Amino acid sequence: MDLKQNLKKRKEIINCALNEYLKFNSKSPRIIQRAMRYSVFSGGKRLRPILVLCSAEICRKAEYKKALGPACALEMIHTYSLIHDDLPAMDNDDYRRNKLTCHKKFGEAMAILAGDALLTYAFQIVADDPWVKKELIGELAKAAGKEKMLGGQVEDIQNSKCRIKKLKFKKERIKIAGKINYIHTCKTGALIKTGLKIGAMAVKAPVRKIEALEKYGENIGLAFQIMDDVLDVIGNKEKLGKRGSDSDNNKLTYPLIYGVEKSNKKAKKLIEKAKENLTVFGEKADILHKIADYIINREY
Ligand code: GRG
Repeated sequence: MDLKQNLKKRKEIINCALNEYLKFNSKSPRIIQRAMRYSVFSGGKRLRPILVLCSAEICRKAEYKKALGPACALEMIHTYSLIHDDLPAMDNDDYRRNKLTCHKKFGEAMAILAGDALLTYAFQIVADDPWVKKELIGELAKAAGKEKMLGGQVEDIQNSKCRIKKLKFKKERIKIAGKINYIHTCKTGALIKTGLKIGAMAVKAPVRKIEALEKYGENIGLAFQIMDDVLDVIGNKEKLGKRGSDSDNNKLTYPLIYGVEKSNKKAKKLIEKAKENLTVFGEKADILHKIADYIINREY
């Protein structure tokens, strides 16, 4: 099966499970359920939950469905972060995936609440899942919290006024390069890396396999954000589904510091490094090799 078909099949499994978790019911106001569903089903690639399932599958194929709850929880956390990231107080974006952002469709208050509801529901899902151990819940919380995704977002906002002229001194460049790695690793990399970890944890994989997958995740996570920065500069806005907003928002990005060509090279190196960690899985990891390549070749 080629990669496109493989990803499509996995996406269908995930969408089906997400649909079950987010079925309309009478337990909460309809408007919040609509806002949650609107953002979850607005055309995301499902990269993170796909990685959770792949990780579980290459460790213990027969049991991969045990990772479905954690995979959906991770996608809900990702969606919450995007809803909040689009808000006027943050990136102030009107469109995501070529659709109105949650606050443009439902108003700011409802978008904040939809994000909050997705974040809390994600933890309800894993806490209620009979297959899930409490360590996995801790991993999810750490990845989303102040030391990782949220911390990265804080640094991103605080450094968004960084002026290019500051970068003319070597010392300054080194400091900024460290900062940008921290931001990307925490803001974007943490959820991706944790996806690979929790997939393996869900099927009780041995520690050495979990660690190998984590290292793979760390490298593809950073490469993913570098490519996101590059696409923000040179990507097709129609395909990306949003305006390129990093430069408008004075964001600290890889192309800003290294230029597009060097950023591409850095991402390629990270992908090669990521693949080195898959040796232990042999051919079973074929899909993860292909996903790694897709990350640097994607158009959106
Ligand atoms: C707690 C107030 C509050 C806000 C949280 C942490 C945070 C806001 C935002 C950080 C999340 C963010 C925007 C990270 C950038 C990562 C990124 C490249 C997102 C896009 O990922 P894709 O391309 O998205 O996988 P799709 O659309 O495919 O789901």
